[in-house]
Amino acid sequence: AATATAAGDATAVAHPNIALIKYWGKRDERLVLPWTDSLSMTLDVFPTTTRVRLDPAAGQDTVTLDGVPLEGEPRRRVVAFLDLVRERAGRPARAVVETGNTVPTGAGLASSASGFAALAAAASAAYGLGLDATGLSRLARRGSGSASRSVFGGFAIWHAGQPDHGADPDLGSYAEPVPVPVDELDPALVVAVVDAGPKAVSSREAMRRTVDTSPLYRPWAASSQADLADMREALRRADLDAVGEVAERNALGMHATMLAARPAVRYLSAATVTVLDAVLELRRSGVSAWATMDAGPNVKVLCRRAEADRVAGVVREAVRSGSVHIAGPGPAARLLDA
Ligand code: 2P0
Repeated sequence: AATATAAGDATAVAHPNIALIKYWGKRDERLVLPWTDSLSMTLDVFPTTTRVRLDPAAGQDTVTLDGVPLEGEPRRRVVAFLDLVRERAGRPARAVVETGNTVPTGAGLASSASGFAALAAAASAAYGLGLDATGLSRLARRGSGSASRSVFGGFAIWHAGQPDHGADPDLGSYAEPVPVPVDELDPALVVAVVDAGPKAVSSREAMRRTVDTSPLYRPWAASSQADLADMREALRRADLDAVGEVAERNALGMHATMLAARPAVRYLSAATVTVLDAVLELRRSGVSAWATMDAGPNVKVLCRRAEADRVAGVVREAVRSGSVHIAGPGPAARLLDA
């Protein structure tokens, strides 16, 4: 990494994460500070690889995704993130950013989490920021909230941080690993991609609308804090059924807050509900299977690794068109050797 830093050239890889206790709603949009703590599992599938090379002669950044130049809002977010890194590093040089995603095209999986975690790791190394993991998590947060958690492997909690008492509020909000007896828990997430289309409302806009207009937002935020305590206890005990029960109710509650926004934000589709019925049927037949959904119609089913093939088979039958993937706990973001 030291060589890569000196050369102004670094490459990093990061994986997506799925929240078991959701992040939904910001108290500060510029700093990306959430109202609530959240907790996730980083996946071992769909990594994002990002290379950042300083180009002092260039007048602007070049940003490509899978070889295609980014434009509009996605490009603006990457450039704004690089501006933050440049300001901290005191190095004004523009950069060439090349990102490769392995998420099935348009799968609606949190590519912003792996994307900004990989970008934060590569850019901070290329510009020589010398951050520790906590600093990297804070930085990734500025790109996309959920990216703060993808800095770490396994299970991670992202602390909302205290509504500021004068101190720099940026400092209090970062993710850190949650110790979990993973072998004993033996978790898998069966990812059901029911719709590969782009989302109608960005999660950024949907969060804003929910916080501003939903009468259910504050009650959910309060109950989510209680869910988090139950989740930590269930993880500590390696109690998969308790983990699943809390994760499912937390996700359904989050979607309820959106459905109550004005106008409503509805990410769940008929195909989502079909998978939810299949999950219920699995539970009735004695299989531990619990669902969670993010800012889209796709369903992630938490189950035991030993039963993941059976769960995937039932889910595949339910979704018919679409794809089904099995994921386990994945690694932390890391720099690749130059
Ligand atoms: C999460 N989601 O905890 C929640 C649950 C979606 C539903 O984090 O605005 O892309 O960039 O901070 O992180 C998706 O939102 O939003 C997300 P920004 P982000 O995983």
